Amino acid sequence: MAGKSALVVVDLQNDFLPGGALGVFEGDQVIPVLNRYIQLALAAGLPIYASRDWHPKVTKHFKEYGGIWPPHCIQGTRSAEFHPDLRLSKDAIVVSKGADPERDAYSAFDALESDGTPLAESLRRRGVERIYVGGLTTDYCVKWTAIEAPRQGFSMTVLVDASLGVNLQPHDAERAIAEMVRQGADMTTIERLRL
Ligand code: VGL
Ligand code: ZN
Repeated sequence: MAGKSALVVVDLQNDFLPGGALGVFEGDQVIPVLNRYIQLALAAGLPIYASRDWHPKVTKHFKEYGGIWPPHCIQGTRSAEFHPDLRLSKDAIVVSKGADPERDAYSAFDALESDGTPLAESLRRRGVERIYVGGLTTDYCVKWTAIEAPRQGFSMTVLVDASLGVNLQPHDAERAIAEMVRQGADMTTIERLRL
């Protein structure tokens, strides 16, 4: 993680963790790894973003209203909170996505700061050129972020040891990794990370 980079921690919310509405199998295992990446980013003085899925009660994203998902990450509920073991620093920048009831929003680039600033604009203001992305889920938010990153002018490194998929279909997460490589994303693990 060199200068002009940022860490983006994706959707480490109770509903994506075991016991949650869309609990990722063994999803809690990424938490200690993400905490190590957070420490590295802090030590390097890099901005840290935390995205969250942030839905209204009624949205076309949910099965009941035409989407594919059970209700999850409803704004203001405990299910939408970050997992308490995630050690986000106080100055981590929270960005929220999925608030528009008319559409799905998987990419972290769909997320906005509390004042409405889109992620890409926030990154540009800080001079960020590369984002290091890990979290939940590999096959949706992380993948769509990797597809969007080059279009928005950013390089991206996937933190493969800190990301897991929801795997609606078996192997979705593996396919997502292949797709991200095709999109030009780099892959790293904490051991291979160059500081
Ligand atoms: C996501 C499933 C449902 C994600 C959002 O952002 O990864 N996955 N909603
Ligand atoms: Zn969602």
